[in-house]
Parts: sequence; structure tokens; C-alpha cells
Amino acid sequence: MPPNAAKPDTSASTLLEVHYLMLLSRAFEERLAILYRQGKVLGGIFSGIGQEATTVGSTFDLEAGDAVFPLHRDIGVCLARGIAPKVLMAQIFAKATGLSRGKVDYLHSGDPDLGVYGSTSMLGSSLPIAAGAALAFKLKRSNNVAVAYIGDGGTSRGDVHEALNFAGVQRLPVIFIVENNRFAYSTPLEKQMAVEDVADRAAGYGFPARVVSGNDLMAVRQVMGEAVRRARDWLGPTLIECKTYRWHGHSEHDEAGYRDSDEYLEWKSRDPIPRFQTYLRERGVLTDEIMEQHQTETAAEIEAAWQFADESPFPESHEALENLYGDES
Ligand SMILES: Cc1ncc(C[n+]2csc(CCOP(=O)(O)OP(=O)(O)O)c2C)c(N)n1
Repeated sequence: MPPNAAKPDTSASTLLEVHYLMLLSRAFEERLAILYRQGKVLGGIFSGIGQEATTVGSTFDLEAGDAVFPLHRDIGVCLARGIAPKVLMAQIFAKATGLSRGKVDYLHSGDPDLGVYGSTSMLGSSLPIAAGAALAFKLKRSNNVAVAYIGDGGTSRGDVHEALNFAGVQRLPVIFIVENNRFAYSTPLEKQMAVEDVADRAAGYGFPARVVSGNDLMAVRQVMGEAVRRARDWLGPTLIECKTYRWHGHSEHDEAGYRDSDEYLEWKSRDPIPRFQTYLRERGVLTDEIMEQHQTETAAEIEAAWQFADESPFPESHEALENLYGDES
């Protein structure tokens, strides 16, 4: 979509592309959960299953040159911004063919050419960097935007508040997406903040916030589209709180016994994928044939991605000191 375009691109082909990405993200993470149980994963798997309407839906209106700062559950963001599934899978298994060439695993790496910047382990540390990227866009007078992702728990970190404050003061073209899945590991929302909505926090920094169902892709898309236009017009930041739920535990080892089973079942019934499929079917965009095709193709892509990652080598020890800086090839 060109900058400042009044109408979002909701053509059938774009909607189907988004549908494909949602299925791809789900299939990717379902496969990771299986691989974990097969003992093939050395580290943790931080599943974002259930949150795809937020991760994929928030990228809908982004363009080349925009920058995203995904978190540990944001495989959907990475795929939607163009990271090839096989490269992402190799990254997760710390193979030499992954984004970091095997220096680190999981989503602690990105691809600057695609505007995807990985997070460090310190929750919230990428928000000041996202604000910095937005400042660079503003100084260069480009129409690009930065999008930073943070969990509900992460919003209680000091770095996050510094980033929000700086973005508000400088009226930066940055959008803060809060993935409010109600838990920070085992800590429920009400035990880590004294306001009802994370969105309430934005008022203290002088910019608007919106609360949206994070399981409704078109709702996420709508508020994100408005925030992106605002940012491209240099009107400043927006915080978007997406209310959602993670189906799995904090990591695959976590059985999440701290959760209420009725709450869990209630949220599972709000699966964002069938919800989007209903939207598409009601508009005559999605047919049984296309659905089957998308399921078959995403399954094949994930299988190929795993084969690629499995067969890829780990890096040689001397490579540890290579490609650490931006001017190296
Ligand atoms: C500063 C910091 N504190 C603690 C941790 C350990 N940790 C990693 S993820 C996580 C839970 C984060 O919860 P939230 O921000 O709500 O995001 P979610 O995992 O629910 O998506 C914790 C406590 C960390 N990585 N960084």
C-alpha cells in the first residue's frame, strides 16, 4: 500500500495471502511443539499459537523499509515480513544457515534487509531501539514506521517506559503493539499492574492508545492501519493493546497449571484462524478448494523447512567472531 493511502488493501488476493500466513505460522509452531517433544530442541520453544491474528494482522499495512521488532512469540511477524520458513527454522535450531549463522537460537536475530530486528533476552530492551529507528526515519524525512512488540508483563519494565516517553516527546513514527495474553510466565495481569488496561499507560506519555481483540485479525488490521497512517503522517506514536491468549505454556516445558481451565477453554474457542476464515467465507473469498490448497502447501513448506534445518550444519568454531558487524558480508 502506498504511503498515506486512504483505503487499506483488502483485495481477495491480499486477504488470501494473509490467510496463508496465518496457517503457515500455526503449522510452523505446531511442528516446533512436536520437535520439542521428540527431544530435538536444545533450548526453549515460546509458542505464539493463539496469537496469530495479532502477529500476522499487525503487519498487514507495513511496507518495504518499515522496521519491526518482534518478541519471543512472534514467529507470525517474522514470516509475514518475509523471512523464509527454512531460514527461520534453521535459526531456531542455531544452524549455520539461520539468520545469525548459528550464533544464537530462537528469535534473538533478524534480517536488516527485511527490516526485522531480533530481540535480546532482556524483555523490553528492543523498545528504545525501535524508538531510535523511528527517530532515524523522522530525521531522514522518510514515511517509514517502526513497530515494536511487547508482552503485558514486559510493559512493567523501565526500558519500556523510557521508550514510550521518548516516542511521545519526539512524536515519533512508532507503533507499540502490546500482546496482552494475560500472563507473564505464571504471573497473572492483576499481579503485575494496577490498571485494567495496559493501554491506560499511554496517556501518561501523551499519545493515543487503542484496545482491540487480538484474536480478530480484521479488527487488529483496522486499528493498526489507522496507527500506521498516523505515523506516516508524522502525527506521532500509537499504542495498540491486543487482548489475546497463548494456548501453550510460557515455554513448551511449562504445563501452565496456574491457569484456570475454563478460561483456557473459553479462549481456545476464540481461535483466531476459524474466525478469519468465517470472515473470508462470508465474503466469498475462501472456498473449500483454496482452504485445502493452503493447508497442503503450508504443511509442505514446514516439512521442507524442517528438513533444511535438520540437514544444515552447525557453524565452525572460527565463525563465532565473523559477521558480527554491519559492514561485513
Ligand atoms: C527483564 C526480564 N525479566 C524476566 C525475563 C524472563 N522472562 C522471559 S519471558 C517472560 C514472561 C514475559 O511475559 P510477557 O511480557 O507478558 O510476554 P509473554 O511471554 O506473555 O508473551 C519472563 C518473565 C526476561 N527475559 N527479561
